[in-house]
Amino acid sequence: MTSELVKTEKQIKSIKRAVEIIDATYEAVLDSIKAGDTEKDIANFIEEFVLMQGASGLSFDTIVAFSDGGAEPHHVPTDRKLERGMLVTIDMGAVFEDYCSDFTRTFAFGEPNAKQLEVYDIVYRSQKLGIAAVKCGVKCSEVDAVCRDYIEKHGYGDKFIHTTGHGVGTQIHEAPRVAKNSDEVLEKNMVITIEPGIYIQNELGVRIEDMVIVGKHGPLSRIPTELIVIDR
Ligand SMILES: [Mn+2]
Repeated sequence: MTSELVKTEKQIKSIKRAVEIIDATYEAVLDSIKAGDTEKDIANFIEEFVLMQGASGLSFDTIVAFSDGGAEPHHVPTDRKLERGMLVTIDMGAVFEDYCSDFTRTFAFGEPNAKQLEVYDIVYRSQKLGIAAVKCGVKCSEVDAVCRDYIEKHGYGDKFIHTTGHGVGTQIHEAPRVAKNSDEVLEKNMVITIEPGIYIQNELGVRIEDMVIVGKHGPLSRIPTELIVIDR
């Protein structure tokens, strides 16, 4: 069953804990990731780490995508091995006291090339603008437009192939929809995601996702959205 759109303080507390668990998990991934690791290795590590911290489970099957695998928004982890020069997208969530978290970052393993940097920067700025646009009384379609217009203006409008975000509660995808055709209006203490992405087939993908409580300033996650380069 989906939860109410507007969350109680108690529900928000559970969601915040689910976010903290994922933040710690992401840091552990960045600390331990190495060349030769497979997408499946990292997904398995994430599941163990999330459970170890007291989560009751994952919000959904973890997405770990290397290089052009990142061009599929719902990539399923494979036995592909990590190499320098790849972008890595990880989309994951934890369940704590029945409430879900949802988080995506893309990082570079080894020095990124010009194209990777260009695409990352567009998604980074789009997501930042989207988060700033989340306010009580704003239509979800307006928030979607903020993210989408920025990406369109930079020539990748046709590569942003999904909606900007969604509500999160006891289910990973709940109302409201942060989409072009969504008339829903944001209210205080709704919890939504802002997750623009650019997907270039056979080449690369970048997505950055944070959860936001409407009426509170900034994202719930304390993981920065600036590009992280792991060089080891
Ligand atoms: Mn999401």
